[in-house]
Amino acid sequence: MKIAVLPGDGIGPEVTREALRVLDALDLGIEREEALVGGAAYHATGHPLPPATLALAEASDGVLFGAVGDPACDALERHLRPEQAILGLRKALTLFANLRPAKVFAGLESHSALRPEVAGAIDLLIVRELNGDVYFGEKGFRTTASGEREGWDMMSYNESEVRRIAHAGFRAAQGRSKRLCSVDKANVLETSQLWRDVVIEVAREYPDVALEHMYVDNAAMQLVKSPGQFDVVVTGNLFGDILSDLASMCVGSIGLLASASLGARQTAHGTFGLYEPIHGSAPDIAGKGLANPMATILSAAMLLRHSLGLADAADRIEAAVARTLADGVLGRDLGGSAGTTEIGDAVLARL
Ligand code: GGG
Repeated sequence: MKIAVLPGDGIGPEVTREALRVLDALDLGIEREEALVGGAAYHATGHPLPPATLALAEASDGVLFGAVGDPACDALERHLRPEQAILGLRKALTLFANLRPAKVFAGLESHSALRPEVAGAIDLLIVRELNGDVYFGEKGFRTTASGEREGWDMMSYNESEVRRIAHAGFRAAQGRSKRLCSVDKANVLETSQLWRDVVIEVAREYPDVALEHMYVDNAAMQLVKSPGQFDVVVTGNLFGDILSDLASMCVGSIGLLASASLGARQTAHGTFGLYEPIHGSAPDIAGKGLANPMATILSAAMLLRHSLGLADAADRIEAAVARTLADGVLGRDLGGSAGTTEIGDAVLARL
């Protein structure tokens, strides 16, 4: 078993270090190799996703990814910006299904970060499409004849892209409560009308799953109003990005949300995937030892479960994180004072 480790920028290296300590403590015999990605790779090589980093990811059973984003790269052309590295990896590795679980951990139900009316009732999974949408449509920038600047990003989906993520959503729902909410903007967008039509077609193959449709604006409102109504949500790249950040605040903090990006490729032990916290590089707190590493530790657990076939070890990590929270070891994101290493130590002690 071999994993690629891409810590990236900002708090990425700090939170990844804690996840690796947890993996090491379990002594699972996983070989690993580290490579540069994002701003760190740009500064060292002139490219945010160097060919050697992509080759390492391709040759591994799974990728543990920290975060990318670096204010020092803000003035660069778009194709050189750190964020292009994660988009490039998702596209080049055909990782089209991004699973983003969000649940209230036991012990946090009465936490002040949670509103009492929703606490304890949230356990949902957002299935975000990752290979299409405005992220990958035609983009452009020009200065018009009148001297006005204009930019565009084309929102585009084809039928097969929607079909494969719809299958991922239905399969996820089959493994949970057999309810799927498809989120789109079909009253306005052509892509969303296609999305809805295709999801309805795919639904015929899953008669055991109850399907509902929701417009994205309503879904945002409902997530704030009563997040407990959702189980599995399937949606596009942009809507999924926004809704999962919103969902993170329903369960306390973005510092708790892990993710798995999966495609069709099978490894000897499971499905090849890339695993990352949903948060970014948080440059404002980078290097200060303040970041909550739990989302990355939980991402490592997802790696063990999905790509390496080590479900028992994944269960142990998830239980240790849950116990850490229940024991009141909270990062600043949750109103506590525990730092990155302290949280890592606390999880290690509860393995
Ligand atoms: N760990 C997540 C991360 O680094 N996010 C930075 C980012 O720009 N992501 C783009 C996206 O997920 O849409």
